[in-house]
Amino acid sequence: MKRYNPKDIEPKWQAQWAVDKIYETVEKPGKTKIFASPMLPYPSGAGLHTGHVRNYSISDAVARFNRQRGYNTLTTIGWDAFGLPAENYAIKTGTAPAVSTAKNISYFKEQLQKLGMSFDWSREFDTSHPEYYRWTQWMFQLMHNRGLAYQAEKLQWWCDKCKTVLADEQVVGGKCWRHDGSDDPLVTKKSLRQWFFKITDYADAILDATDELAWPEKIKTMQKNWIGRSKGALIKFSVSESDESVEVFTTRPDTIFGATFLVLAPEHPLTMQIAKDSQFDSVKKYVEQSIVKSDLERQENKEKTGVFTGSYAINPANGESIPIWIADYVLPGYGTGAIMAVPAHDERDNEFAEKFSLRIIEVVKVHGDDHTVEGTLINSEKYSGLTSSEAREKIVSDLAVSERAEEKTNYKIRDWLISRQRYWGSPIPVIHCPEDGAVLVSEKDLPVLLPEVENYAPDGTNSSVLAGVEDWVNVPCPTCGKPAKRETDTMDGYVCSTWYLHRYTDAHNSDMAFDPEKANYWFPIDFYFGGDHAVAHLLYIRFFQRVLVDAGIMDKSTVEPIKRLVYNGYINAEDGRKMSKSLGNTVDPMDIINQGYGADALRVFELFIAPYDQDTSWNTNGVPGAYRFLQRYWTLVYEFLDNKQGNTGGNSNSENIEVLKIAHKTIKKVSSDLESLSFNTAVSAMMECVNSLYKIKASSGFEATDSWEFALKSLTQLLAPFAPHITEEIWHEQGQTTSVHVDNWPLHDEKYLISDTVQIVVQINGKLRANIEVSAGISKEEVLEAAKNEQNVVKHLNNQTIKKEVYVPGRLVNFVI
Ligand code: ANZ
Ligand code: ZN
Repeated sequence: MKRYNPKDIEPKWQAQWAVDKIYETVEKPGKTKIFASPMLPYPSGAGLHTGHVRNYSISDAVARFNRQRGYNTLTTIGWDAFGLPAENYAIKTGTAPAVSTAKNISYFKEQLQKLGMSFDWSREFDTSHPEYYRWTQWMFQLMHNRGLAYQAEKLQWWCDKCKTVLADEQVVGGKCWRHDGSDDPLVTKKSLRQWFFKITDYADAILDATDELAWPEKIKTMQKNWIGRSKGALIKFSVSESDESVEVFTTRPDTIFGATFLVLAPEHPLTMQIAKDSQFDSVKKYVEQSIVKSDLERQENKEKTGVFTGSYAINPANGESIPIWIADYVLPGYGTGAIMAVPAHDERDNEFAEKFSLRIIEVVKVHGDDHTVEGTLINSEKYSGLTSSEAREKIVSDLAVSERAEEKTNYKIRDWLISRQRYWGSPIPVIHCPEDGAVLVSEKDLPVLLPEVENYAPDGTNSSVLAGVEDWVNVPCPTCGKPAKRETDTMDGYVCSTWYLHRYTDAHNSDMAFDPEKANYWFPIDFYFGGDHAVAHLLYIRFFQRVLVDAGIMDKSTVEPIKRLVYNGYINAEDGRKMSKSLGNTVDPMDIINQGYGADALRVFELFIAPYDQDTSWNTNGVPGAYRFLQRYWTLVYEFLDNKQGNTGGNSNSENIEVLKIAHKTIKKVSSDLESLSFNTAVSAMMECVNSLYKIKASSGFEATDSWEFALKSLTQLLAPFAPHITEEIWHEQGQTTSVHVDNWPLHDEKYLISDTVQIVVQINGKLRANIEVSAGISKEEVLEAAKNEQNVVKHLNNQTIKKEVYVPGRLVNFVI
């Protein structure tokens, strides 16, 4: 018998698959299509660790299952190759980012190939290659032409470590998403002129479609909260002794009679203007202290701070004069940056009023103790007695007559900030002309190539090093021909990854980004695998897809690009902490392969370790356990084959019913588990199957029968999505000449799954005395024996002679005494 040695068979089959091109995508007419791909990886210098391998094992199992079922299957990989780490490495070492990126890609690729992933490598691409980013620039132009790309000066998140602005989605817990160590700095704010994509135009459409998605609830909730739609009103309060007025955003216009003061964010444009002379210094000081604090700090539940401006405003509902305060709990970036404070019904306002002894007037009678909920109005003049929702409408429409209120829906989501002050990204195809403004580079001049530079370090002037590349920057204006300058910011990598899934459907098209017909065939993606980017990438692609639909490029039926999001949990290190190179607790999949366990055992363990969507920790004993299982499977098949060889008469066609039952049960279970992504239970079903087959073999030995042959072949087919190499080897040993991985999925037959036992009613003289459960194939003598031994029957027989024994097979026994 051959020994199971992954070191031999894994490289052998990887090479053979490449020669036979078995994983190249086919588009057979009339077949179901399945597009199943993992999220685009960033090829970091550290390579993949076993935590990452989980994602690929899941995605590959699903792709293989569908390919084996005979579906047209597209599963792909590419490289999210632009980004900061390569540039930082360049700054440190002088190695061009293109060079280090190419090296990292080749290592990632080697890892994935050694893991036996069934990607269609003919569709591989790298987003930092001009052939790709040419079309990223084209997408920018599409956005621009549709009025969805614009430049504006706004206060932006700024990472001092990365020396660039960040999108809101890239700020995590107050820190830059790239590094969140305890000694890493909080992000700060900078006012800079930047490029934005108008995702807010699509906020409603995206939000309204979210509930319907077959995505994990947790991600849907995160997206809904991120978009943060709230319906309310804008209300104007005029400032006493001035022409100014303060506009507030409120979700509770019904509480306006309880608005006993206004609060402005320190950054509000009116802050210094309305501060009275006597208050000027203290207001100024307070503003200076506040603006350096992060939003996070300002939203923390701590003692309220603030300062009075000395000015008053008129409450438009009742004409009362109310003080205007400045406080940092009001944020500049939300609503209008000013609020009407209703201390009786809002907690933060209440704390503030208590601290500074401001008036608190109850205006809504609520059921129960929670004063912040809706109820019936009191102390609100003619509105008293109305419900909150009636009052809200009425108050807003009454104030609207004098243009002091209007309905307003507010969103937390901001437009997507896409420009970065960095070198290693796609240039933004824009030329700035003193006369014509920002002019798009004409389509025929794309791509705007990223020039090579000597020194990658930004000079700290809020622009990328590209600003210093004179002969690249200085170009004639495409409109008037006069001297103009290229845009020197580049696009954030997230722009590259908003349209890469389309590119997979037509990866090497040099005339267009992709042929819409191909993309429309494969879209929407049936399975998208990842465990990250809940409110960044996964929102951006929903936005982008809507733009492509509106532009007539993608069909309406693809408006949600991701049918099913398979969001996997993390595998933490054995110490329970996050696996990370810097903590030194990562496990390298190549080590496991090289130790001789092989990729198959690793993959089986990755799928077995826990339900795919749960976080879990690495376990050193896991891979050896999976290896032993594979070895048992290997040995079982070889013993059968050896036995068969000795048996010159060939297989007998007599049925081993127990063997068939196990085989069909396992086929049914593994098929439905793969369908429902329950990989761990599928693996245990196969382990159980192997155990049961060993037991039968131990009790009745191997018989060279079709039943055994069927069971072992089916097991090979079922195991193939999990352990592709060993199964391919065995499949060929089992006499097959084509790959197990294409068009090969066993079907179960219900007739073998019928229950093994039957219930028999036991009567004495026609009276029910017991119910017994016996195995279905049992003989008459055995049933009668079992019936007589039943406790209650023994009691009623009471040693009397049985005159007659009646047996209705499978149903009833009657003893006549
Ligand atoms: C009066 C009021 C009374 C409010 C009441 C709430 C309860 P969401 O749901 O998050 O949209 N607000 C408005 N702009 C703000 C800002 N820039 N910084 C901090 N708070 C702000 O919340 C909207 C509510 O949050 C608004 O409604 C406003 O307080 C506050 F019983 O107005 B409300
Ligand atoms: Zn950073």
